[in-house]
Amino acid sequence: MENCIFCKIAEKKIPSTTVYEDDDLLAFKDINPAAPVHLLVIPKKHFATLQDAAAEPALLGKMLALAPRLAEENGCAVSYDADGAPQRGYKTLINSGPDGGQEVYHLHLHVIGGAHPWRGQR
Ligand code: DGP
Repeated sequence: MENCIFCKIAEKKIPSTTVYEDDDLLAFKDINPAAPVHLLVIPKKHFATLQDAAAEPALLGKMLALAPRLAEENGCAVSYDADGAPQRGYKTLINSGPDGGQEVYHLHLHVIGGAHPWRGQR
């Protein structure tokens, strides 16, 4: 898609710090991190919003299933202490449309881990 910044990142026409890549997906560091770990998972194929990708459940599942792996590799996976209480963790987030706060119109999943302002909030 012409003039889509994330398509250009997927095509390596714009540099990014890649943390994962396969035939369908690319994950890279957010340029404006909201927390110590802030990654974006994108499909290489252009979908403007989650709404536009609703007919692609396998792809969406693949994006979501990548989050725990990225969290593990980037030090923010959920683990359990000796009492079984959960530790660390991360937020997964897809903003959709203007009311959803979406700024870049190429579907992306945020994986945000580490200390952040909304800890404890919904
Ligand atoms: P959203 O509001 O969900 O559309 O978030 C878009 C995110 O994309 C925002 O956190 C900043 C990030 N971003 C925008 N442009 C670039 C870029 O050129 N490179 C990288 N790595 N991230 C970008």
